[in-house]
Amino acid sequence: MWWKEGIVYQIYPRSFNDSNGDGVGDIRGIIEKLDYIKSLGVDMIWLCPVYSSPNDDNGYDISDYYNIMEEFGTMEDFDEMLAGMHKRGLKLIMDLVVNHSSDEHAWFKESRKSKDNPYRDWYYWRKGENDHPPNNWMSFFSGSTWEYDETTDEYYLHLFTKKQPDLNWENPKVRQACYDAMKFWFDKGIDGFRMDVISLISKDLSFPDANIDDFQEMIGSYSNGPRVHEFLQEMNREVLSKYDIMTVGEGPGITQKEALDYVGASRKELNMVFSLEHMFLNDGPDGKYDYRPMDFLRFKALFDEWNTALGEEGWGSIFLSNHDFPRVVSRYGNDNEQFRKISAKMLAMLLLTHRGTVYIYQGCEIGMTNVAFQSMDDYRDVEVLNAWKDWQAKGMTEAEFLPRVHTQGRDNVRTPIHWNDSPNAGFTTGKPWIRVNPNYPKINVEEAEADQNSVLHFYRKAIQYRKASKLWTYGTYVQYLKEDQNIFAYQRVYEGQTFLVVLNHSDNTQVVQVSDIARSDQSLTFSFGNYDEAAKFDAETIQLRGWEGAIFEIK
Ligand code: TEU
Ligand code: CA
Repeated sequence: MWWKEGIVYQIYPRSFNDSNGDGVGDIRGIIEKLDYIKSLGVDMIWLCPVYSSPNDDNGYDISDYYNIMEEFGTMEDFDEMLAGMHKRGLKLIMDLVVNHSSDEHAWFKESRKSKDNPYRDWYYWRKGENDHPPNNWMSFFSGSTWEYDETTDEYYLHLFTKKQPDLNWENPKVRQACYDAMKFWFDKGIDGFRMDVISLISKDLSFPDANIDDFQEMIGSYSNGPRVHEFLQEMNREVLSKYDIMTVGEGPGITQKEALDYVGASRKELNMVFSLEHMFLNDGPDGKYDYRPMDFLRFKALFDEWNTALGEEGWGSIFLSNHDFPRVVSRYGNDNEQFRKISAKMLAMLLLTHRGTVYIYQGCEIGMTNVAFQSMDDYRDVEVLNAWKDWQAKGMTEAEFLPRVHTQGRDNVRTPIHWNDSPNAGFTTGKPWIRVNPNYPKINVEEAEADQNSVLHFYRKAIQYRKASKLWTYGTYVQYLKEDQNIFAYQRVYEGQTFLVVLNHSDNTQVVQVSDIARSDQSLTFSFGNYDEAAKFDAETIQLRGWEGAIFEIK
């Protein structure tokens, strides 16, 4: 199945490549880089939203589902990009954001005009209670989820910013309008949708108060509403089933228990979901800026648990970052001088040897790192700017808040891609919309192309390695050494072949006992690794240097 075997490369267009010097990445910028993307060996491109948008949340606030954002280009540019992808055998997965629209969408402009406007019930409008919002829900991006609107003396619901009002999916006209927009893009020939916060489209219409003391529990209570599966089955019937496309749903609150309800083959809803559980591992009760160290055992366990939860009926998504979470090497590896490259390569092995469809976020393939701007003025993301206001109100200083942003903020992955060592990393000839990471002279695509030992060349090799055998896509997955604080180890088995993957998640040499990961009558043959020379091993032990990853065939 193409969407099971294919590898996805994710583009955040604003930060990818600027073709006209206005400081904002654009569609022609993507067209210029299609050969580069193809050269990685990937098969699909997930493109973050490119529709018309006032950019309160960088395109996740859509004001016209049928048009391209002016800053990004025109529909002609889009068509040329799509043709350029298809010519190279690359499929295009677009982002579908239909839980909410922009408040500047014509539907919402109508909706807020009067209580009897035909578009009134396209959104959720409710009366307040004695000057209070209808309930205590808190937005993902700070403050109440209810915004008071004077015109009609009512509140509207927005789970994200107040410029992202939630669409009322109870209304069949809303659903039809979304399906129509989807068909428009499918008829153009796109190959699928990544569906933004799809777990939130159905609401509990009694709008009960939530437990707002625990952020995860709170957002979990907004998710998987009573009609979500009915809506997705309808969407599948009306639209998805008519095309040869793939879908991947995103959303908090899709836990292992619910996953199969979304992706079980017999359910006729979606092909895959993103599990965000491992993405939230650093978050504390007060949300992501209340962060704590990652629990490595839990991190490993999640891959195992999800694999079991999805079983044969479902299919997984394997990813370590996207446009919402920190850089892979900074978060799960070590981005210092000594270990950046080797740990980025090891994490590529982790990604490319798991069972499921693999997603690689732009810049990951050259080992780009988190950024540490020294002033909040350099940050752009609405999430972090709103959170900063909140934490300031709680008495926090900028010096105290910055380390939290450096560790957890979304702008870590939204600084421009480093194409070369010219000013602004070759991303733009103008002034970039967000500062570039100052380490671009060392870490950039041109440098990586020239260095046979680069993270980039390793990604290409590892992608080829995965593709050379269906074992990596379809083979069964069994973890070992589950209690080991440094080693991530698992076997993949397929049609009589067995491979063992051992990954050292530490700076230090680790010794693994072969008897802990293979039977005594089996022997190992080295197959693939991230160091120049093969990993050292004998019949009893495997020695892994700092951040070394090794793959053995077991016979
Ligand atoms: O993100 C949904 C989501 O779960 C985020 O709120 C996530 O928890 C947060 O970004 C972590 O910091 C999707 C998009 O991926 C995100 O970029 C959008 O801002 C959001 O929906 C609203 O559309
Ligand atoms: Ca531009």
